[in-house]
Amino acid sequence: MTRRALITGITGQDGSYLAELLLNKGYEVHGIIRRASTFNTTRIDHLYVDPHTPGARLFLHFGDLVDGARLITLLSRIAPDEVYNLAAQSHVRVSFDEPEYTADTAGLGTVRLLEAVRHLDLNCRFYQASSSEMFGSSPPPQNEDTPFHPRSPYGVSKLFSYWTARNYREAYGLFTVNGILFNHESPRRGETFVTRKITRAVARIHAGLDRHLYLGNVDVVRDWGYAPEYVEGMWRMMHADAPDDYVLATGFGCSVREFLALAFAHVGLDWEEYVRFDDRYLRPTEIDAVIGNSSKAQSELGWKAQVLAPELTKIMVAADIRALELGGTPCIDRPTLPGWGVESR
Ligand code: NDP
Ligand code: GDR
Repeated sequence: MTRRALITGITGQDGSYLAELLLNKGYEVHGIIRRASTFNTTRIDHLYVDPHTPGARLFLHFGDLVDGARLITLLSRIAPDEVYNLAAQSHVRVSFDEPEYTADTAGLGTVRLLEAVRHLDLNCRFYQASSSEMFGSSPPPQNEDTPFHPRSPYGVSKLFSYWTARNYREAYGLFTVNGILFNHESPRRGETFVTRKITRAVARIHAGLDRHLYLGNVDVVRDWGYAPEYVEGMWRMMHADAPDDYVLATGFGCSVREFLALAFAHVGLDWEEYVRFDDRYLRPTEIDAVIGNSSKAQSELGWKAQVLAPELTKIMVAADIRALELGGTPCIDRPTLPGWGVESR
């Protein structure tokens, strides 16, 4: 029987890759999108077919994680087998400017969704997009047993959702899993996250369109992986025998400084000639280093990150150069992983 999945945040980086993965696995995929005055479906337009077309398996619905009544209506109509909760105000720096809205989406939104599942008595599995931001100032390497000490309104909100998902597992026996994902990037990464900001600037500087790139703290260390691999990990968690929490990470730390050197080197440039400091990109509290240990995911799910920072920068810089060649048209990359590729539909 065709399995039915609901993805919140389907228009985001991870949502778009996950939708592709599930469609390729034969799922019927439902996504919640927000009403906007401009198009916000660029990352999934290549997957969309008119729902009246026989065999269409992707369906989009207007909704919002701050609108609990709408979530109940949608869940009762769709009756999904699997719910992937990826929606959130996901920018850490912005969460300091908009702490209340961030908590409403990244925190309370999870309660609204889980309450809908519980009250409708749905027999479905639930994935919660938890984050390495929850570890905050706990020193690396971090794994599932590392104490949490979040350092941003975003991290605090995600920790609330993490415990909410665990509480619904323990209190009501729901199949809820927390994927504690470390930074993962791709050509579809939002342009204001540091990796994409860098690779996009590399392409523009290389083309003679920009002269400088303004950044904040370049000494921080992150564990950067490749997003298509991480959504595969999400799916594997949802298909484990029992619900649990898993870290997904590469296990390698890379500073923003090192990422800059790798990215600029792909076009033969020295980053130090182009990068300037701007304090508006600093955060009131920063996380100096996160480096994950995902040995639990490797032993229990058979998941291991393959793409590391040198390959990742190559993929992202190449995609941003290609996008410029296409006149700024967003480049819908085709991940080159086993079993990947969009069906011709
Ligand atoms: P993005 O920022 O690319 O996507 C976020 C998605 O959430 C978008 O589809 C956005 O819609 C949607 N959204 C935001 N607010 C609401 C709302 N109030 N109601 C409904 N939808 C909303 O994030 P990523 O794809 O990178 O990440 C996916 C999830 O995983 C997020 O929850 C993020 O916090 C978390 N995460 C991400 C990591 C990463 O490195 N990428 C690491 C760990 C966790 P719209 O397009 O309309 O803005
Ligand atoms: P992060 O990602 O905060 O780790 O959250 P981001 O790319 O925003 O920042 C990474 C590090 O780079 C430093 N930095 C800058 N960051 C941005 N955005 N812009 C700059 O100009 C800049 N200069 C330096 C930051 O200070 C930070 O230390 C991401 C999001 O996807 C979250 O949703 C997710 O949960 C975590 O990763 C894991």
